[in-house]
Amino acid sequence: MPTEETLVLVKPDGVARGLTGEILARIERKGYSLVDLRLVEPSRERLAKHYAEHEGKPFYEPLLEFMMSGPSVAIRLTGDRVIEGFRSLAGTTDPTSAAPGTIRGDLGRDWGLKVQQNLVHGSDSQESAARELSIWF
Ligand code: DAT
Ligand code: MG
Repeated sequence: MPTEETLVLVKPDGVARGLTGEILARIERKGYSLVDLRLVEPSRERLAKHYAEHEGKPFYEPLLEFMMSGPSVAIRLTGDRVIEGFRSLAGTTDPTSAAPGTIRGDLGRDWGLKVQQNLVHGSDSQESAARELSIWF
């Protein structure tokens, strides 16, 4: 199988809390390679494309508002099985129950908001990765 690529985002909460370096350090220590990286303030249109699968869900509008609240760091990351591997590093969606040792489990918490602020995004399949990388890069 050829080496994979994935889209990682350090979301606005991660950037605002000064955790970009910590998150990049975890990715680098795991052994994955940065191919491209940029600070992005995404438009609503870009976010609507990125989160199309969630349109109509109760957290959709709060999610877009949160993602427009400040810059994100977009990362093109590569390595064998990096899609699965980064999702494992990130931990599960809900930061309260995400396992200690993961980015979300160690650095995230519930803030009582309508959308979970969980620091990072990682593509969930090869199809998502190709689609999302074309949206952010
Ligand atoms: P993930 O980011 O783990 O792939 P997802 O794609 O299901 O999770 O959802 C996108 C984001 O939306 C997620 O990172 C946080 C938020 N979210 C998901 N489910 C939620 C829920 N039930 N309540 C509040 N926010 C939610
Ligand atoms: Mg997802």
